[in-house]
Amino acid sequence: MKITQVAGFLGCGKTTLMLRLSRELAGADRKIALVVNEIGEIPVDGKVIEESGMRVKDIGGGCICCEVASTFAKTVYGLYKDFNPDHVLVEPTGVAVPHQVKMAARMSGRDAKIIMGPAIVLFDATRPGELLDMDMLGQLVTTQVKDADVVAISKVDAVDESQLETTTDKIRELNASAEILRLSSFTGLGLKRIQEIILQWKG
Ligand SMILES: Nc1nc2c(ncn2[C@@H]2O[C@H](COP(=O)(O)OP(=O)(O)OP(=O)(O)O)[C@@H](O)[C@H]2O)c(=O)[nH]1
Ligand SMILES: [Mg+2]
Repeated sequence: MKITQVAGFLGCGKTTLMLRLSRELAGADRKIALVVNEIGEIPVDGKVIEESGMRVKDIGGGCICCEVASTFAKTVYGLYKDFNPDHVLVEPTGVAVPHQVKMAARMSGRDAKIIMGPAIVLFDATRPGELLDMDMLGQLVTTQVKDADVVAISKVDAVDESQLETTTDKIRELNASAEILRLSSFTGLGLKRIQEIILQWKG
């Protein structure tokens, strides 16, 4: 059971990507579960998703990387015991810190056989200034980017090439080792690569 998180600041496109990804991954005879922390801009309709054979767990009441970390660990263990999916895709809240989410997921791993998948961090291409402004969100978003195994610059359909290059350079300065890719969940750009990364990740 591989646990992959789709993280990133509020509104960066996590749910939109998770829903597309889960459909693509499930297509090839794999069992998929989704864990969503908090209802965001696009609600996850668990019922509809479960009808397509996946399992969905909602966790509220706080952030899975801190306040409700133990609930998260128990949820992951419950999924392992009752459903035993090949992949668990996790959407933390927009303010979660990826390495703390990994730590919380590992707490379930004493009894469940888990492989830690990549921390995919989305960075919203339409508002780089605001996200990296150190007087505003910069501290948090910078930490998220530094923590990423993969940075997906999201919503690239909505910005031009020169803006994208500037944003990519800034991300590279923050994280020299992560793979940086361009994502549009609307056009499908980057989806295949993300799928490949998840499937091939060795933990
Ligand atoms: N242009 C564009 N907009 C997108 C894309 N993906 C998502 N959006 C839009 O961005 C907004 C936020 O998308 P969500 O998927 O709800 O983002 P989120 O990160 O889950 O949001 P929270 O859970 O509230 O943090 C919605 O209006 C989406 O339609 C994309 O690839 N391109
Ligand atoms: Mg969301």
